[in-house]
Amino acid sequence: MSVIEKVSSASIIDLENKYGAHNYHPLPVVLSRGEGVYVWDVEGKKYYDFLSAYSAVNQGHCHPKIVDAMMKQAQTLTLTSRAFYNDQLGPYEEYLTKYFGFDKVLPMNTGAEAVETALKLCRKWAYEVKGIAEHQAQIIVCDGNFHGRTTTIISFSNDDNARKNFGPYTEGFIKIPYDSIEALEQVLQSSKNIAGFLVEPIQGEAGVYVPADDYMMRAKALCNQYNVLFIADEVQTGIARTGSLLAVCGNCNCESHCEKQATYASPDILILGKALSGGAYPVSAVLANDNIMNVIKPGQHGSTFGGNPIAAAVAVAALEVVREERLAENANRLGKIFRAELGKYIETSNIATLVRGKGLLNAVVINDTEESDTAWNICMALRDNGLLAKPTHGNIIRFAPPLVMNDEQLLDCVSIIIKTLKQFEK
Ligand code: IF1
Repeated sequence: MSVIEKVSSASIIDLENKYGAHNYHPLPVVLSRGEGVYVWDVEGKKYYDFLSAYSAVNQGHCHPKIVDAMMKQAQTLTLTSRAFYNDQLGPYEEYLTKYFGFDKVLPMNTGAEAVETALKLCRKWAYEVKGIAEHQAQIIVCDGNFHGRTTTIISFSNDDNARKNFGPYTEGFIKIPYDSIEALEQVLQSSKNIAGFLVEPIQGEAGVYVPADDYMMRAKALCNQYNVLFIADEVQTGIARTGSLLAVCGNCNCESHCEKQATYASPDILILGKALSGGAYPVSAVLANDNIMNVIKPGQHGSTFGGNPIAAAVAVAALEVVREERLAENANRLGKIFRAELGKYIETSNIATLVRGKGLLNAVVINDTEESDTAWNICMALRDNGLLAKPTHGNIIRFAPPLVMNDEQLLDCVSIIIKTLKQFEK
């Protein structure tokens, strides 16, 4: 590595510092290329990507099939707005709804927009179908949630950093502890004005918190009982990340979404984003059946870019890749190996205390306080050893590689992680 090349990485970081808002604290590595499970920095150093852009790049960086679909569409028609029809949207909508088993989809761009869409849809349904009195609808959410960054969504966050001094906040949300069926039932019993329950099947930002196996199913059953919409935010957990097509599929390892599985809790509203495009383009979606989706009429919701031809073409390709390459099955198998291998190491470690997760959405808990910089320092050392990961909550490191990884690569990564942890043993 020459001195001049080293300066180039630092100078790009300087540019972001000087001209960009300081709303992130990135790991100091400047990436310029990606392919499959690998990324390269501007100096040419190769890394395993263990973040996958927070699970957006499930299909691997620059997947040829997805890039090809994007290039072809970009050269043909990019945007019409929804003022006119485009020839890509209808076929995409048919493909997506059949893939996930819903009547209809409302296409958006980012995850937060899709969550907003779901909340609006839920409220409108509550007033027009369920019959809740005007302005009285309440939506139940969970402690430790992460659903995005809009003013309404941060209104019901309990992350002070995400929320403080952004008020006044949107009303109409009730917070309950995550993974508590009792708490959910108590709130459902206490009010006739509950419209929906918004939940992540696994809480990512909270530190990859996996609830009880039957939590989703029991929550869904309670929602049914009280005529409340069960809204699953699968922006991060969906599209094969946790070893099944959706995390609400529970322990179902079938390649396609399958309603016959006993552990499956079919959401009334399903929210998808991130890997819906394989990370090539911002594509999000809200899926629901007609009895819910039909409450939205022309002019009541939308987006300039939502459902654009590039998004539609890219999403079809991205979902085909998930099936063709059996990514759910791969994530399920590799995840078990990852947790078993790290679990063995952790038994005798005093720097790592726990590995948890599902499929290839995993986290290792570091034996230090949330205020300490130990996890950050470990991520810096992982970077030096050729693997990129990011701490969450100060003392947890999230490990979420692209799902196109093979066994040999995974074992290589496990040895990098263990070798790095060993540098920090006390
Ligand atoms: C950032 C975390 C991940 C999400 C769920 C909606 C959205 C997200 C379940 C919004 C977004 C992101 C965004 C990212 C950090 C990140 C994240 F660490 F905060 F928790 F993935 F793990 N629902 N998650 O996880 O989607 O609008 O961003 O497209 O930089 O804020 P978006």
